[in-house]
Amino acid sequence: KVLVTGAAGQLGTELTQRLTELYGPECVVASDIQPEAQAKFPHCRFVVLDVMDAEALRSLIKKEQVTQVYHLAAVLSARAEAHPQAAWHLNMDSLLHVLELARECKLDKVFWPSSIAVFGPNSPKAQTPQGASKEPVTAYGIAKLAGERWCAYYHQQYGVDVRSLRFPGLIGYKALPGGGTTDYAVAIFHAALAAKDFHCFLAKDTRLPMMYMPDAIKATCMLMQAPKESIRVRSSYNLAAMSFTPEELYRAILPYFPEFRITYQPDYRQAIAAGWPRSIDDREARRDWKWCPDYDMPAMIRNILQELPKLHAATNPKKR
Ligand code: VAH
Repeated sequence: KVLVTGAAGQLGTELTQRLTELYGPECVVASDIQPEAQAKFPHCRFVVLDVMDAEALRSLIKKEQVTQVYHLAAVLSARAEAHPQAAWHLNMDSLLHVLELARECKLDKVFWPSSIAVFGPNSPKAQTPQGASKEPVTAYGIAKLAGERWCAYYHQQYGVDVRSLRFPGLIGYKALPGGGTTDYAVAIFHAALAAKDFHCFLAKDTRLPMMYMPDAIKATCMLMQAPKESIRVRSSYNLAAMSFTPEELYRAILPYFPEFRITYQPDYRQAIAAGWPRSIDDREARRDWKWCPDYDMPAMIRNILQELPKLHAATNPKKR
């Protein structure tokens, strides 16, 4: 059975749906700290779980006979800068609980998301390679880098089959993101559809590696289904699809919404983004488990603008 922690998050919502399709509803247990998240998971079991409670995690794994854990519960970059110590404890202690239980209960596999945030201001900015220097200057990046080292340690020392991806900014419209620095690229679509001016919290030329959510889900499933012998990176794989700036995204959306206006008001998240790569070299993922993205920016925009209005209509039925 597969347990997903942080299942109500931006990645968790879509990954849980996909895992339910893959393994069947009786084989997936979605968990989140928020009880109201239950409503998001009509098709699989849902349990309220605080990932900081190792005992609760242990008894859930034993009771539900869990064999795989997708540990997504975390504090994202922007929110982590506001509460660095709390973010460190939640991101690190919960991962260590999962890794320790994977060892103790001999779980088959563990998935844990890392991020481009492990790179810092003095990492090469363009086509950042897998092994580039990593001196993250954000609480979130520090926790992700330490987490990668613990994943490699538990694989090396105990043979835990933990696998990880350094996600770029993920753009998904099915769940609102929570506290990320790349979330402007999600909010912009909601503003365009609502015919509202968009106030972007990053400068117009801030180029960042990005990925459409279906590609992130595909990469996770490809990585987790690859034979263990093919996994040669046990810290976390670089992963790439596209890179763009807020202005490029705005200009690509404009033809669909000619009246759509954007203003740029960089805030504290600009300093976080400024320390991150502009683009990523993911040759190891392509070599080891045949990674290849499906969506570039135009294809992503077409798909979102085709699907998001249906979601809006479904969740806001027209007033009679
Ligand atoms: C964040 N969306 O902004 C996440 C991601 C690369 C960005 O790690 O924190």
